[in-house]
Amino acid sequence: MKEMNNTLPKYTDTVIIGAGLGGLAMGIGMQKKGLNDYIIIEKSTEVGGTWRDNSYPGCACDVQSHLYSYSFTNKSDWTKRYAPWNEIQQYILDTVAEYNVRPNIRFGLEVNSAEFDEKSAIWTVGTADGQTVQCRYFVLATGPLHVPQIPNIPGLDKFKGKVMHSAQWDHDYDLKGKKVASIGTGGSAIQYVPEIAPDVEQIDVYQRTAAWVIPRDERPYSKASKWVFNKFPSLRRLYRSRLYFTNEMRVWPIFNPAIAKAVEFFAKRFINLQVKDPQVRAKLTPDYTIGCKRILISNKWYKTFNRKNVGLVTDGISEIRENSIVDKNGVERECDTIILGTGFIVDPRGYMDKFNLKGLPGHDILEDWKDGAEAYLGNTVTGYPNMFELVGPNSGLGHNSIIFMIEAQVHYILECMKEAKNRGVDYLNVKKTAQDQFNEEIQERIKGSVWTSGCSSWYQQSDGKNFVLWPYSTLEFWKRNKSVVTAHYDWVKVDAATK
Ligand code: N01
Repeated sequence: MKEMNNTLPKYTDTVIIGAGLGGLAMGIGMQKKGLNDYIIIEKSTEVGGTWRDNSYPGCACDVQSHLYSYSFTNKSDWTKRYAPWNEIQQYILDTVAEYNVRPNIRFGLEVNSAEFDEKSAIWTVGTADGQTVQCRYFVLATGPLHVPQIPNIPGLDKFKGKVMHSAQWDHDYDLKGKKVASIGTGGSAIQYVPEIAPDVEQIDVYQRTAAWVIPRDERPYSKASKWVFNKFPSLRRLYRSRLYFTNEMRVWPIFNPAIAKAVEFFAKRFINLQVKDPQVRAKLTPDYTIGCKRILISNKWYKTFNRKNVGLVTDGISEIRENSIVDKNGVERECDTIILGTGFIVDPRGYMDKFNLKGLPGHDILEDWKDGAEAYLGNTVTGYPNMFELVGPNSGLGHNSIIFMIEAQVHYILECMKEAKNRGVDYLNVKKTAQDQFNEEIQERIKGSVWTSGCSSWYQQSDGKNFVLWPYSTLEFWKRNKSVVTAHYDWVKVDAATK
C-alpha cells in the first residue's frame, strides 16, 4: 500500500478534482509550464478514474491503445490494438511515476463544496471530512461516467442473492455455476457477458433496447512492431495519426443519413452472420438508426447468444423477487446473481446534487443548470470565475479518443491562466452572451445529426437535449481550444484593499 497524504494545505494556486486521465493531464500540463503549486483531490485511494473502477471481465477500451494514451508519453509496447483495463491502469500508474505527480495528490477526500469570494477572487474548496483549501484556480476533472446508475426496479432491494454493478465488480465472488441475470446491453455488458457466459450455469440478458454492435478489428502487436515503435518514435506517431484520422471518419454517418444507411447495411449483415436463431437475431437487431446511440464494437457479443445457457429477455422487467425476476408478461426466471450493466448517472445535475458549488453572487450551479448543464467550449461557465471543467457539457465524444479532447482543453486552460497573468487580472469570467451563442450554435448543429433521429440515449438529459457530445470534428475542437478569444471573457482585477 502506497503512503497517502490526505491533509489539505491552507492555500495552493490551483485545485484539481479527480485523479483520472483528465486531472492527471491537467497536473502534468501545469508542471510542464513550471506551475507546480497545485493539488489534485481524489476521493478514492488510487489514481486512474474509470480504469481503476471498471475491472469487470473483458473490460477494455474501444479506442485503440496507441491513440487512447497521452501524446506526450512514449509507450511503444501496448500488447494489442485495444488495451484491456489493467494495461491502461498500469500505463496511468507509470505516467504518474514518470512525472512524479503523486506528491501533489490528496487521496481519500471527497470535495463537497466550492465557493468563490468575489472580493478576494479566491475559491474555498471543502471536503466531506471538514477540511478546506483556498485557491486561485479550480478545475473540475470528475469525469462524466463515474457514478453508477442503480435502476429503480421494484423489488431490487428485496433480492436475496448477489447484486453488483459492472463498475463495482466483486472479484472475490465466484460466478461458476451461478444463475445470472444481467440487466442492460450497453458498452459494459457487451464486454462482460461473453466473458462470463462459459462459466455460469445460465445467464439471462435483459435487453431494453438493442445495441448496434460492429466488428472489432482486434489484433495483438508483434514483438517486431513493438521494437519498431520503440526504435522509431516518428513511426509510432505516424501510426497514431493514422488511427486518429480513421476514427475521425466515423463522424460522417452522424451527419449523413446515406452513409448511416450503408453502415447499417453492413452491421445487419454482421448480426445475420453471427446469430443462428432467427428469432433471437430479430430481437438483437436495433430498430433505430445506427449512431443514434453509441456504436459498440465486439466480435463476441452476438455469437454469445448461440450458446445454450444464454437467454435474451426483451419483454421488460416488472419486478424483482427474492430469488427471481418477473418480466412484463408475467414469466418468472430464477437467478442467484444480478449484474447491473445499467450505466452511469451522466447528467451533472444528478451526480452533483450534494456538491455545494457557488460562484459570483447569485450563482449556484444547480440553479444555473436547472434547464440543463451548459458551458462555453465545455470548459468555462458564466458566473464561475477561474473555474474550468474537463470534458464538461458538449465536449464528450462517441467516435474518437477523449484524451485528444482533454489535451486540447488542458492547453486552453493554461492559455487562460497565461492571459490572466499577462493582463495582471485576478479572474476571468466567460460572458453570458458568448456562452449562450456557443450553446445555440451547438444545439442547432445537433439538430441535423443522427443523435436526434428518435432513440433515447445517455447523451440526452430527460427532456431530450443532448448535453454530452461535441458535434463537429475533433480537429475543430482543437482549433477552437488553441487560443483564447479574449473578447469572450471579462478580465477582472479586484481592489487590492479587499484582497
Ligand atoms: O452503460 P450504457 P455502459 N432497465 O448507459 C440499460 C463507456 N464505456 O456502462 O438503452 C433495463 O451505455 C440501458 O438500456 P437503454 C462508453 O462510453 C466505454 O454499458 O437505455 N435496462 C442500456 O442498455 C459507454 O457508452 C468503454 O434502453 C436498463 C444499459 O442499461 C458508457 O461507458 C467500455 C435500465 C446501459 O448502457 C456506458 O456504458 C465500456 C433499466 N432500468 C463502457 N437502466 C470504452 O472502451 C439502464 N438500462 C472506452
